[in-house]
Amino acid sequence: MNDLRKIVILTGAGISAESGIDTFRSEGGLWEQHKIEDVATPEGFARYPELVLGFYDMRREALAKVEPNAAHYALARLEQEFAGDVLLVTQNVDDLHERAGARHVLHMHGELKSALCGACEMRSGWNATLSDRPPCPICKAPMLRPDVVWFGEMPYQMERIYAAIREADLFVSIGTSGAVYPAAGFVRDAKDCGAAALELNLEASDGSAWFDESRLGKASRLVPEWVEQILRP
Ligand code: BV8
Repeated sequence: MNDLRKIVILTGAGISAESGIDTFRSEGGLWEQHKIEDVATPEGFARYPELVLGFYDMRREALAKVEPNAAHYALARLEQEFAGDVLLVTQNVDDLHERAGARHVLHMHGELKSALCGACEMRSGWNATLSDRPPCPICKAPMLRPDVVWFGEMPYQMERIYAAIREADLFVSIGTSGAVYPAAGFVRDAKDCGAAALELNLEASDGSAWFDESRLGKASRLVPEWVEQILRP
């Protein structure tokens, strides 16, 4: 594929698994420890604020103990060395892509290291806890919540993502089960717009049939191999 100019990449929890961050749906994954409707919905937050804030505090604190893996570094290398355009869209709320050197990461489901104020609706970078209901750095109201997209909420920057998919020559999905929409539908949008579609995943995902090619294995091996192929065709 030498006439490759525009690549859209979607990553999910599987790319961070080898860094030691729980995925959502594998054995002992995050959702097995908590009912999804209890911790990842606005209703759950309204009903159990302490549980939800504690769930995200625990995940934010865990970030300090993990490192990016070879897959994150390989995507940062692709972003820097590829002559065309690369849009890196992640469903993950961790900062491992950035810590591996990626400079334009689109967090469609938000970020652990950002807090959203329920009063002034402004966002602030956030590394501390939220369970103690600290004041919003901007309006001082004690109304900060994790700046993540819960079920039933609109993912971020959807227009930008769809615009990039419409122009893409290649759509690559890495480490995602294809269980959550609208992200799980991106491969169909890409195929409808004439892009090739590649999946790099530990096992076949819910959307595998939509991909032109699925490579099964660990991201830390598959992603560097794929990036090398793209940069040294
Ligand atoms: C919305 C942030 C309206 C918080 C998350 C039909 C159509 C459209 C919508 C719906 C629909 N039916 C239901 C809905 C609503 C809902 C939905 O999809 N529900 C599901 C359960 C059916 N969607 C929503 O509510 C979304 N909003 O629809 O708004 C709209 C619609 C269209 C356009 C605009 C607006 C909002 C969803 C966002 C929820 N927030 N996270 C937080 O992180 O706590 S979801 C969360 O789970 C992740 O962000 C991710 O998106 C999702 C899936 O997780 P994955 O990343 O895929 O992880 P998972 O564990 O599932 O899989 C890991 C994979 O990695 C596995 O395949 C495994 O094999 C692989 N793997 C493991 N280890 C490795 C590996 N691969 C490689 N190497 C390894 N080492």
